[in-house]
Amino acid sequence: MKTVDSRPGLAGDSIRSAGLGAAVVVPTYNEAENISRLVPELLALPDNLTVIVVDDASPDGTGKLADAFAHDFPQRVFPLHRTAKLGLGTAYLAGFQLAGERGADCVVTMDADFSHHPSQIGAMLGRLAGADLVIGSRYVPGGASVNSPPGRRALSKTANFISRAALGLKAHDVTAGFRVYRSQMLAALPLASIFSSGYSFLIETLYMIERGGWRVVETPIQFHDRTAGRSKISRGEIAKAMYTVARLSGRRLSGRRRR
Ligand SMILES: Nc1nc2c(ncn2[C@@H]2O[C@H](COP(=O)(O)OP(=O)(O)OP(=O)(O)O)[C@@H](O)[C@H]2O)c(=O)[nH]1
Ligand SMILES: [Mg+2]
Repeated sequence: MKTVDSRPGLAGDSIRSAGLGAAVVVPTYNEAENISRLVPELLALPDNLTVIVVDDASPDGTGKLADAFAHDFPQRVFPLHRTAKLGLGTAYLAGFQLAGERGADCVVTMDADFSHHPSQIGAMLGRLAGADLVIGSRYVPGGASVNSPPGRRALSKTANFISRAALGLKAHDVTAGFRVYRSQMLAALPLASIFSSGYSFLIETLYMIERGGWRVVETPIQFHDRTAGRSKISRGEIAKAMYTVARLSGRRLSGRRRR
C-alpha cells in the first residue's frame, strides 16, 4: 500500500524502544568546521547511533577529522574515504552498503552542515514504526525553511513543484536529504539501476520507492541554511536534476502508453 502522510512525529519512539540500530550516513565535502561539531552531537543522542562519514578526499581535512573520531569511538564512527569528489548520490550508496554490512536496521541520511538538525532524528525514527521511508519535510504543516534566502527558497520550491508534477510524486518535499530508510526496503530496491550520481539521486530514489508501493511518511522539520562552509550545489547539478526528472518522466509516459 502506498501512503504519504504528514502527521507530526510520535513521542513513543517504538524503534528506539525496540532497540533497533540506526546508522547515520553523512556525506561530506569540505565540511571540517561542521563535522567536528556534528559527530559529537549525534553520538550524544539517546538513540545509540552509528555514524558513517562518507568523505570525498576533502582538501580541508574533513576526512582526517572523521578518522580521529573513529579512533576515539571505534564501535560507533566509521569513515569511508573516496579518492575524489564523486557526487552525493554515490556517497549515499557507499554509506548504505556499509550500513547494511554492519547490520543496521535503518539508515538516516543528513547533510553535515546543520541544515538538518540532530535533535529532529528521534521524531523521525519514531515514525518508522509504520513506514519504510520517513522524510524530514519542510513542506508539510509544522515544517519550515527558517532562514533561507528567497532565491534558495524559490529554487527548492520550483524543483519540488516540477518533480511532483512530472513524476506524480505524492510526497511534498521530494528533494529533502534528511531521511530514514528501512534497511529491508533498501535491500529490496534495485539501487544498482540508479543513474543519478549527484543531488538528483534523492528524486530518483523517491520515485523508485513510491512506484514500488513502499510506505512513505513525512514528518515536519525546521530547515536552517548553513552558517559554516560552502554550498556544493552548482548550475551543473541543477541541470543534471532537470535531466533526471525528464528522463524518469519519459520512462513513466512510455510505460503508460505501452499499457
Ligand atoms: N561525499 C560527498 N559529499 C558531498 C558531495 N556533494 C555534496 N556533499 C555533501 O552533501 C551534503 C549536502 O550538500 P550541500 O552543499 O550542503 O547542499 P545543500 O544542503 O543542498 O545546499 P546548501 O543549502 O546550499 O548548503 C553536505 O554535507 C555536503 O558536504 C560529494 O560530491 N561527495
Ligand atoms: Mg546544505
